[in-house]
Amino acid sequence: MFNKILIANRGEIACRVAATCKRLGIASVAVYSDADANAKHVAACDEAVHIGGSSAAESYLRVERIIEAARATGAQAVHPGYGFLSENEDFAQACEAAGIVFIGPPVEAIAAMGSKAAAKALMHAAAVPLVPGYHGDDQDAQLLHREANAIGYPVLLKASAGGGGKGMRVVERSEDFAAALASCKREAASSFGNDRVLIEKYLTRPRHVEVQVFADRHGGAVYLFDRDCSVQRRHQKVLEEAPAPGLSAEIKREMGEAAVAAARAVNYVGAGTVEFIMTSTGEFYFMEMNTRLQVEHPVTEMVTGQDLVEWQLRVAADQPLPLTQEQLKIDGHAIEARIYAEHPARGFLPSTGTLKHLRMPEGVEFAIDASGLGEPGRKAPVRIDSGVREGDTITPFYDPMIAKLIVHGATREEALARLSRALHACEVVGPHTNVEFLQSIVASEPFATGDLDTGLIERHHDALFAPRKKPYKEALALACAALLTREGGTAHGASPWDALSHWRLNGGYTQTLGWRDIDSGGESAGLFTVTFARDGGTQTLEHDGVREDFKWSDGSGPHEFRATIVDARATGRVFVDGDTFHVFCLGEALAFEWQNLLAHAADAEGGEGRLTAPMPGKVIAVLVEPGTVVEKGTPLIVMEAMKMEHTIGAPAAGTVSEVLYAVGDQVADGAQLLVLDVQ
Ligand code: MV4
Repeated sequence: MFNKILIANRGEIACRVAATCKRLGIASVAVYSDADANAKHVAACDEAVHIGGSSAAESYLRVERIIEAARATGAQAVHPGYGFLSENEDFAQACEAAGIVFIGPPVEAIAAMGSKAAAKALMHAAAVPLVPGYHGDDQDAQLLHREANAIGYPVLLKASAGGGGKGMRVVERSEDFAAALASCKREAASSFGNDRVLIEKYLTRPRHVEVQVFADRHGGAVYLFDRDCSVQRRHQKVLEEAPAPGLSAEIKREMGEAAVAAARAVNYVGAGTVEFIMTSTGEFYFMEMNTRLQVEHPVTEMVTGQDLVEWQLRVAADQPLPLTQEQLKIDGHAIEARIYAEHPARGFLPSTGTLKHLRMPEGVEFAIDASGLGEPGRKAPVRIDSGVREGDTITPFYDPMIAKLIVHGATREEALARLSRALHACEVVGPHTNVEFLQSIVASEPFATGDLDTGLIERHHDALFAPRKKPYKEALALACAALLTREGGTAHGASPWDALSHWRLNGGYTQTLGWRDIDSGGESAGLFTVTFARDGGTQTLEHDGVREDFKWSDGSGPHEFRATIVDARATGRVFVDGDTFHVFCLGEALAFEWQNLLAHAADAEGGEGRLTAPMPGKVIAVLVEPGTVVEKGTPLIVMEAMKMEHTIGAPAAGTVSEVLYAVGDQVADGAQLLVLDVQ
């Protein structure tokens, strides 16, 4: 086994590989870009080497620089993770030339699976089922048209060099073929520099079912069962699960054996995934083979109890596979949800920014200690794989994934319930996320019943994007509780708390709190007010003409509050970000922006006077006291700053309720000087 390896990747997968290294006592070397100098994966490894600028081209894609880093640190092998250089033949070749083990398949296997048409020819020879179609060398337009007619419409044109759904054309009728072919070839030429196409029978409503395979250098090859990854959006997987639901033992075995045959056909070594497309009646056909560890590998780890990174390291170190096909067993069901910093309301555009608040459900990070040891009963029901921490920033340079949430249950139903609960416990403040979208899919009828196909999201678009019912009243009460408790407030004068400091413990008291509801899209709706009143021992909140009893208290943890309206108690967390109160309660996220009504009043009056210090200075005169009734413009306090006097006048007519500084006090810039009840 290796003593030290270099991880040529970043984010969660780099952390994931580092976790196995740590468990096996293998030293790990991180590489990092400018943007990742303080990234989690750097902290997760024993050593780190800076490899260049923030863009991937200047760092994680630099073959020479990464090999140099491996040489300099004495790493014996390189784990490429997924993406970046993981399926790059030149990189695998360069590692080999430098005497460093590439933890992945042989260069020839990557090359063989790189061209779709060539891969299909190999698969055909190995008796792996293929969609009826044409994948020949002869690209004569008339010949292709005759082939399409023979296959029968609809057919699908695919760029041979393509992938990820790019360069595909559905052709419904023979009349449309010539134009579609020309357009497909143009796209293939410009996208992949190669206009070769293949034709397939177009399958409607297919499932994406894939098989995890592993092969060693001693003739061993096994399958670690199947995963269903049908729930995709524009060829991006959203939810993945193992095993694929609803398949007979016979189909699963046939598919597993076909996947092993596919791997053997290209002399595969290491971890690979054979993708199949499957009809609703269970016929499956080879699509492509991914010659790397996949993002969704944790669901396979959870149901098999195996650490696939450990398997990769063993195979790369020339050891035989840890288990035979007969020894591999499935236990229960696992589902993975990919949590992304993206904006569903804006067409899922990546959403960047600092993760000001990040709370994941209770679970075990990279729960491979539990699953990897294969000890029964030690499997973590909730696993979180994440490459970021609270305070980290999602930048535009890389994939905006925040975390993978993986759950395990004895049955699919149990896993689903656990996933739903876990998604409702995710709290993110900063970038927008797809968490609510994931919740909607998980709760949807087709997903809940396992009626999966690649068109699920599109077909249920309206239901998945329908505005959801939220615990608005409870959340608003919690936001008011946070505001009234001063918990989490900032100390300076612009803080919401200062406007509330005319708080009185005895006697009647009312305070109007201004709020703006911020919808999930970040756009603010109109201003509304909530009136808090205390009279003797009774406290009420009035909103929309309804007055209800209201009590609140701090909760046990940070940002935690309890609020009771009428007799219903809600507990939640309120994360205060400036004037925005992010409320997490009853599994939902809501946000309200506090509105400084006093400031509004002053603005409305157009007054120049302000109640805050215009600059740091000293109080040299206080002209009013609590109870003084003032007109707009009445001088209140005189300050001296930078050797000049400044008179603070009343922004509006009202009654002074509190004077916060005395003559001689030093006052910070922006500090509130007194409290005025505006009439
Ligand atoms: C297909 C197909 C229907 N019929 N092939 C899309 C990406 C590439 N990996 C294969 N893809 C498809 N090939 C035939 N003959 C439908 C798709 C397809 C798809 C496949 C897997 C997962 C998601 C998909 C979304 C749309 C279309």
